[in-house]
Amino acid sequence: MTCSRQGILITFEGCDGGGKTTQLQLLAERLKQAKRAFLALREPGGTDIGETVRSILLQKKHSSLCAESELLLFEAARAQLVHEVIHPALNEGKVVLCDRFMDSTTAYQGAGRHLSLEAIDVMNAFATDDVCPNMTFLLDVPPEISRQRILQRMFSDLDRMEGEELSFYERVRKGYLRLAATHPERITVVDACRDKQTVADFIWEKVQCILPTDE
Ligand code: T5A
Repeated sequence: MTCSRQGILITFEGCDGGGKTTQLQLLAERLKQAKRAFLALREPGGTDIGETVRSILLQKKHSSLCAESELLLFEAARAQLVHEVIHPALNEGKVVLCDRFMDSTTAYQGAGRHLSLEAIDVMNAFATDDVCPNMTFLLDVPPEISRQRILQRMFSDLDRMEGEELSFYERVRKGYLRLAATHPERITVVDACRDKQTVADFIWEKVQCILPTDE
């Protein structure tokens, strides 16, 4: 895989409730203050087609969705996002922030659902057109804590994925930590048990190191 040479792709990963969305928003605010052009996206979603696929994936009424279909739907939403939004934005030199990307599939469908990691690598490369994040923050918290955070959220109705048992999230977390050990040049493990602002400061310090200086 090749990392983008023009724009910068920064992804946020981790188990549900780890604080990805919170940290993406806090980073977006800092980029705004620094007058940097950026785009904030989420997976699955970020395009009309992707948002439609998202609703199929997350609605509880689709409990009969098999693991293989689930995998293909996540990859379909990703391919659409890359072709329609991420590629053009990177070509324009933008900073792209994405709430989840290909590592989610390796962790959830690979480690979580026990689907073939080799097959997932091939599908991830195909769907992303070999676009690889320049930097990935893995927000790491024990599943018990992330579950508590989800339940404490306002209007907390668990979606199809969030209804999984804690043992599923243990496997997902281990899958993520294995990925981080394999790609230390790209993935930074963040202790997300700390308070929001401390985590945001840590992330901002790292991001500043890869922002181009010529803007
Ligand atoms: N999925 C996705 C796959 O299985 N395969 C794939 O390939 C892809 C792309 C997506 C689901 O799809 C799965 C993974 C997911 O199950 P989603 O709704 O987008 O669904 O789910 P998440 O990305 O997990 O989003 P969540 O909103 O559930 O979790 P976040 O974004 O990690 O957490 P956040 O920031 O919303 O915070 C949750 C709560 O915790 C608080 C927040 O205020 C909020 O109330 N919080 C903190 N509290 C204390 N201390 C901190 N440091 C805190 N940070 C946040």
